[in-house]
Amino acid sequence: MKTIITYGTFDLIHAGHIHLLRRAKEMGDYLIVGISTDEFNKLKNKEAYHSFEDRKLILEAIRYVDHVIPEYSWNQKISDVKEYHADLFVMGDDWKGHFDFLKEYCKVIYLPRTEGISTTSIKNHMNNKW
Ligand code: C2G
Repeated sequence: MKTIITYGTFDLIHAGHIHLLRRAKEMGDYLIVGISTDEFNKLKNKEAYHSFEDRKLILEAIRYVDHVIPEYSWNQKISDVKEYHADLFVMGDDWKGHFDFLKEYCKVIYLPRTEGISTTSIKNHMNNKW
């Protein structure tokens, strides 16, 4: 069984997230997603609209996702890859190069981001409307 792992905030789920999750899952059999906790988001200078619990609930309802774990630190990826025996780490290419240190432990693939959509653009659009 080929296990894939990826990480993110996944706030205000949109087509870009779904395309990423679908492509990641299509590369193997079992997709684990590390979803950023609200505390970790602060370290990423991000403030999600949905709580960690709701973002986790939504991710777990997506057909491509097999297991969701909390992402609480920048330093947990090596131990996660070992613990879950991940064969492949996948991220959007806005992160290209950032996680190459994982190449010692698993395959690392950066996928092209889906153009024209982002949580930030959704928030900005809604703010301008009301
Ligand atoms: N993504 C994408 N296309 C978009 C938007 C996002 O492919 N239009 C991808 C990102 O590249 C990432 C995933 O969807 O791989 C989740 O995106 P975010 O929730 O924005 O994740 P991010 O805040 O970048 O957190 O340790 C890694 C970090 O937790 C990644």
